[in-house]
Amino acid sequence: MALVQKEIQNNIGIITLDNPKKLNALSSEMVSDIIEALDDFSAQKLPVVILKAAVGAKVWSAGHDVKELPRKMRDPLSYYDSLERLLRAIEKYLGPVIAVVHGSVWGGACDLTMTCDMVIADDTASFAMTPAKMGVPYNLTGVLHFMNRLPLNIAKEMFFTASPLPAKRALEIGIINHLVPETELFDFALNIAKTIMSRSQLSVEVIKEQFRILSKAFPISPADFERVQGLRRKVYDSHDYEEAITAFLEKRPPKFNGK
Ligand code: LCV
Repeated sequence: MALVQKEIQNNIGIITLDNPKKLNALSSEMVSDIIEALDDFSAQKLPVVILKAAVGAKVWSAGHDVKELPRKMRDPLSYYDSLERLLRAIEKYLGPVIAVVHGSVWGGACDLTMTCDMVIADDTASFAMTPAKMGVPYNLTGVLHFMNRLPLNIAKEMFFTASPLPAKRALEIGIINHLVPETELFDFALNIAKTIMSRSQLSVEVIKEQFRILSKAFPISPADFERVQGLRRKVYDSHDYEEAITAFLEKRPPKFNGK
């Protein structure tokens, strides 16, 4: 549990990302700690979970740990990748998981907040979807998370520009449910959690599972799936993918050449 804090308040599970020196990057170790906390809360049948960063964190999470991305010739977001395991754990948690966001959110962490059942943020929050900056061929389930939450044109702008969206814009387009003052953020989230807990948990849980099943009920033929996987492989086998990762680690802008 070194990288997250776990606590229970009023029967609400609270997971706090707490690895400030790595800007809460979603390393496999951080992901294992979050999943372990979710499993523990599930065993105690806690009806609602809040996922937050430590108070004062400038960055809620810097996204996938770039140092753990394969350098080339391997799918960076395969089914058993740590980020993908985390997103499925959030979706399968028995009750709502509420992301409480103070600070900037990047890449896979943006997908994480979009996979949570609700997002409550303060005006320090921003949301950037970064595959195009990292040379990464994002995956079908991840793209579908954004399609389910946002108008197509907005989702495309986020993916194609990789630019951070400030909190006010995130509220306008529906990334966040509520934009509240920093000093009220956590209590606001607790109040929503308490309201949910005052309702029938049997009903809440079965409705959450229906949202999960229906939001994934997206027809795609085996041929189309295999074609997309082939297209994605061309990207993660490319110079541009390797160059983006290398440039990030060398702290310089990438030089893409489309090959
Ligand atoms: C490992 C990091 C990271 C990091 N991993 O502080 O969605 S996808 O497909 O793109 C997916 C693959 C994904 O999620 O990719 C990652 C997307 N994340 C980002 O694009 C954010 C990258 N980070 C930044 O832009 C900056 O670090 C921000 C703006 C978050 C904070 O900038 P600031 O100047 O405050 P530094 O950049 O100096 O970062 C502090 C340390 O954290 C490391 C970074 O390399 C640096 O390490 P050193 O202290 O060793 O120099 N770091 C930051 N993000 N995602 N390591």
